[in-house]
Amino acid sequence: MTGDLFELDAGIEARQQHLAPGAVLLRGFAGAASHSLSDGLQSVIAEAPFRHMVTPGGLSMAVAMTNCGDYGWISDRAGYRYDAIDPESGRPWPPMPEAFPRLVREAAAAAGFNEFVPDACLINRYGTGAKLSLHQDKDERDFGQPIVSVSLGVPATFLFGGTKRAGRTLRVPVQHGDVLVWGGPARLNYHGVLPVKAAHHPFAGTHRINLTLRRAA
Ligand code: MD6
Ligand code: FE
Repeated sequence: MTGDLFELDAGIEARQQHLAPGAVLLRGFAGAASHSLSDGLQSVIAEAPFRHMVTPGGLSMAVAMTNCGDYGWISDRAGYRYDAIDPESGRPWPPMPEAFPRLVREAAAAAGFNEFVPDACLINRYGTGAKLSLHQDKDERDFGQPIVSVSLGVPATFLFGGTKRAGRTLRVPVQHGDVLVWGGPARLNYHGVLPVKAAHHPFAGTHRINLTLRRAA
């Protein structure tokens, strides 16, 4: 009996990987919610389809994006920012499906950030070869709030660095259902995604889907 408990504890520990002070990888944390996340995703993209936004420099982004929640992250010739209105439809972004904030609130708490209430959910879709260059998330108002990133579909390598671009960068393999939480001293750490390799996963075919939930306002 005691042996079983110890094994269970060891299992939970092994699934929580500490990346840096304030940054935790929760392996498989979203696995059980996969179906409700998929249903929620379908309802969002029916209202606000994936699109390739343009960088301030005028280049089309490799990652296709959409949003749900009170605010959406957008990029165009004017810059990066959050907006309550989807520029494609002229209407507010679709509401966040209930499963999203429920899951990320639990994930944030498991990582030590209690009472996380996101108001913005960016949804990224990576095709084969798509990548995201190292960057910091600094378009949000309150850096006291963490960021919760849910990986779905085909695997990828997440890059997690420090507060300087030139610093050491961890290569973190992320799979369907893995949840990354970073906040506190890691809130402004550089991060990115290496080019996604050709693969197939029942969740979204050849795509990697990432949900990034934040408190924007
Ligand atoms: C990811 N995305 O897709 C992580 N940050 O796994 C981001 O870190 C991100 O896609 C800021 C703005 C857009 C993004
Ligand atoms: Fe980011």
